[in-house]
Amino acid sequence: KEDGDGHAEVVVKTRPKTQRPPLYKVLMLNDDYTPMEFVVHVLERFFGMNHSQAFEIMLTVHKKGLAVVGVFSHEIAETKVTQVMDFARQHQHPLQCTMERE
Ligand code: TYC
Repeated sequence: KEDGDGHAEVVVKTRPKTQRPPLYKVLMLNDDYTPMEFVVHVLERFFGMNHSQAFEIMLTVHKKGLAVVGVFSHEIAETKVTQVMDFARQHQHPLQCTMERE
């Protein structure tokens, strides 16, 4: 490139930083009382897992103490946590579900 009076130009391309909304992990916590089948049902119902996926994740929570069950926008993560906590309370199980920024 040349700018009209013999001087070379260097064209620098800028790449605008694209802002992505922060994502939140939804975590399921283990406890000693919630029945395994109930947790499997929760994972199928609120997280769209099939039975074998749900069973596998439930066992991971049972063995390790917690597991990430999904990653969502803030609003969706909050809704999932509320749905799980309300459903657990309705059935009088102590199941805990929380969210944390990724
Ligand atoms: N630990 C529970 C039991 O032995 C099962 C369980 C799994 C509970 C996952 C909570 O998030 C949980 N009945």
